[in-house]
Amino acid sequence: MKPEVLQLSPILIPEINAKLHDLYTVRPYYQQSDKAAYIREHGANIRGVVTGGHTGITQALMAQLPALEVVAVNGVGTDAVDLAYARDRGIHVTATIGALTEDVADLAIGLLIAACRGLCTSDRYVRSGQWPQSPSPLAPLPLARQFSGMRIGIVGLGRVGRAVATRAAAFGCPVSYTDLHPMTDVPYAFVSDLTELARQSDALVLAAAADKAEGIVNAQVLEALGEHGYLVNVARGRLVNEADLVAALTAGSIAGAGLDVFVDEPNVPASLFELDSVVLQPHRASATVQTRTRMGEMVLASLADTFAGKTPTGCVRS
Ligand code: 8YV
Repeated sequence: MKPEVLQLSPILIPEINAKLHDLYTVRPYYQQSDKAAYIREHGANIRGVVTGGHTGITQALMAQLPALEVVAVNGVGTDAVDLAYARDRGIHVTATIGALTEDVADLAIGLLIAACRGLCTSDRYVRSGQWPQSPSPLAPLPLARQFSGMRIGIVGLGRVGRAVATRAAAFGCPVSYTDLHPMTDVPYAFVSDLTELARQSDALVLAAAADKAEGIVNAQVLEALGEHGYLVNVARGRLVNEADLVAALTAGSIAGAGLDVFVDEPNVPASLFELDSVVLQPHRASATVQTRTRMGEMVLASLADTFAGKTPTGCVRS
């Protein structure tokens, strides 16, 4: 009998999906309209869960899966899984550590360039057909802000933060960072206080885990970033006080933002839709064929190792 696996979010690579269905009896929880009834029917037999970094799994759902052995997160963030509860029950929690670092860092730089160079606004302008009617080649678009040489402040110098730093340095950008403690193996300046880092930066890039850092980017930090400063978030929406961010962008008290993540995804504050200073993405930083394939392979390996009685690689501890 194949082990039963509860799927909480879709896998977008057909080959990975095919392997998953080949090896296991997959229960697609995310497609069910009556989820409670589905769990009553299948919960007792579920031995593995596949979920996304943002989706995670609630403690209440884990509690209804008495045979659960592994939660394989198809992502790097495990902030949406109760790790302490999983540990107490002996459930492995795995993440696709290292698989998506490059993509997320690429998108952080892409979002910053898109925001400060006005790429999306310019694209909309060309598509609107207004260009041939313009009195001068650039009007009515404002001149953009140069990216090369911008002072970049990175919040969280983990794998993604470091990959952002490497890229920024290649553009001639001085890099500073904040984290729980300074790191001795990097050439970047450590600034212990986030508000001070914002004051010293032209752009803040958020790359921190969200577990213990809710709402750290608030009105005070945004005020320090200032009217020429940009915010990029490729981590988790709740690192930011979103109401404060919307207020700062609406008032023009920061210059712009590039956002891949939001507090209440997929709901995005509607007032952001009006603002040309903001570039918005639907949580897509790791969504390339190459990375999602690698992530899917790691999820399959986690399930296979667990069901073979081994400790899977990529285990996350509380
Ligand atoms: C993914 C993420 O979009 O890695 C994470 O923690 O949030 C993202 O990379 C998500 O996990 C896909 O399911």
